[in-house]
Amino acid sequence: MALNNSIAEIFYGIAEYLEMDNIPFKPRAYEKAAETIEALGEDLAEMYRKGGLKALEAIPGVGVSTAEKIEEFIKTGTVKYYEDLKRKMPVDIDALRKVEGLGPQSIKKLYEKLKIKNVSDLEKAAKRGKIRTLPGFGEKSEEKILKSLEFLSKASGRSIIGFAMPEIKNIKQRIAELKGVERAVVAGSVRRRKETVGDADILAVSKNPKPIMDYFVHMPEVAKVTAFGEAKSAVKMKSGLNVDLRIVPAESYGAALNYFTGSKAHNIALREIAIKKGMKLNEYGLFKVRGKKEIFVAGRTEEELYQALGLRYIEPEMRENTGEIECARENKLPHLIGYGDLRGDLQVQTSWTDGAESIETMARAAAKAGLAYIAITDHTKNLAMTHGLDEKRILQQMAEIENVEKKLKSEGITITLLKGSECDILKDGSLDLPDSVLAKLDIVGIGVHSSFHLSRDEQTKRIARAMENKNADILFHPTGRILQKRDAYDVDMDEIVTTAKKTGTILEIDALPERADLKDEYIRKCVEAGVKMSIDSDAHSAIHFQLLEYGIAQARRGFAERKDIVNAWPLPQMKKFLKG
Ligand code: DGT
Ligand code: CA
Ligand code: CA
Ligand code: ZN
Repeated sequence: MALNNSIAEIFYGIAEYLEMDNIPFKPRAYEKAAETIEALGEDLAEMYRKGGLKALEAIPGVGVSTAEKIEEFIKTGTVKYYEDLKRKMPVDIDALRKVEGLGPQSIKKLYEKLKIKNVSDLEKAAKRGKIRTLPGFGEKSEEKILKSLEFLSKASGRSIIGFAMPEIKNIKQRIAELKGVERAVVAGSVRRRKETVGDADILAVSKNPKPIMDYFVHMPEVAKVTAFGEAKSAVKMKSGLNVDLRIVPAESYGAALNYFTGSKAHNIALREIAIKKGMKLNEYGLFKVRGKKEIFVAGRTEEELYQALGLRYIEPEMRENTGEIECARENKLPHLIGYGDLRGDLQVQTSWTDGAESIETMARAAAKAGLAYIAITDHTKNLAMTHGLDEKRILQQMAEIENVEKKLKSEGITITLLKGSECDILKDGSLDLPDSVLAKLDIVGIGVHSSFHLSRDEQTKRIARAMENKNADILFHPTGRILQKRDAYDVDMDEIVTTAKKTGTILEIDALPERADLKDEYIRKCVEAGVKMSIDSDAHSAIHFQLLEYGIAQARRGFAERKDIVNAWPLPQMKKFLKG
């Protein structure tokens, strides 16, 4: 009953506006009408058609004036009274009311004094210290608003997997270590390594769930318990992360893990296969159905489950029902690149530009992370805010790279440092350093860092032109997106993939969790076209080499194998693939 809901929403809205003006009684009357309408079992439009205005007035809590507004909405699709109120004070009340400590009257004050209309205005004003200057608000309430905003931004949306992972792993580990827990694993989109996750689904095996659930809902970082039961509980952490815990018996472990790993679309496809085989699949197992009897077939492990369905085992990263089931049936699944397969990293920034650490520190950290080679790829001069390198400084840096490599070698640390660049692609598709300099480098990355808003055609031509450069080896972060901050620029990726194939340019999978650029769909295009990719950390500090894991996950989600990823190859083979 969409119409009923729309009208209820309008009445709630009117109530809020009236409350802002401190009008007595009327707000509560509108609220009551809204509540009744929400709970009503009949469609208002239908009631009106049959009994007219009288039938509406007969609804408890609906009076003459509310009935007329319902009639007006049925006839015109709007309620003028409400539209007028909104025009007088055009604020996003719903969003602002979610901020702790803000009620209708403070929202009104914020609008009248500071023209705050929405959450983003509110954040700006709070950060500039303007809210504390208002009567009735102080430094404390300003702080509280900022805290609440931070919490809301995390809680409302999805979390970027790389940022949420440490907390998720920590919770899982604590549960795994409890007495009576045979094992604990993370399922859901976290196990499938999606770029962002709505919540973390933890699965534990135990014969005695009660004390485990008790521990879970009483963890000190829990902000709110949203469900509590012996088989399933759910909490919201103070960080904003939502966590589900399910406890299953050992004989259902594989089936439960499979079910709660998803994706939903993958599950549904598996269930259909089961049905075609005269079986039934659910989170408890795979069963043969014989009349009223159900006979357990498989479910202790995922492997036996897939086998019983006539499929090869499918890695979680592929379980989106985008062709993996067909591949599994025909024994054509890719042999995905493994989490330990990278030998090098081809995008590393240092303190020569916007990185935090020296070449030496980065090189040591990379060696420690088990890498055999890295490319030092600082920004170029067009990116003035990063102190991008010009011709002179990049030549100096090349000399310094050689010195560091020698120094490390003398200590027995054998890591190859490639001389590289993250050369800026200028607006017209030319590169920020002359070919004579680029030719001296071992490896040249190119990237877009400005003019994001060109037309699709211009952007595509610009990037393709840069890829045609005979020194350009890798296109860094090919689509320029920043998750939850900036959309990809408008570019024809089919054309870019074609150009990559034609020119022998590598496309990067940037592993920074907020970039994850290329995305899975484009990785699959590259795999299909035979375009090679690199998985790079885009490290700006020594700890960033750990993030390569998320790039590998992304590659696996795109069906990539070791043969598709150049820095999974030994150095001589990788170098041979580069242009020139
Ligand atoms: P998320 O949390 O939005 O990032 O995505 P998921 O995939 O983790 O989804 P979530 O947490 O709602 O549920 C976890 C898994 O449980 C999901 O991947 C598949 C399974 N599941 C949930 N609801 C359904 C359903 O209605 N049907 C089926 N077949 N599976 C479901
Ligand atoms: Ca989930
Ligand atoms: Ca969930
Ligand atoms: Zn950078």
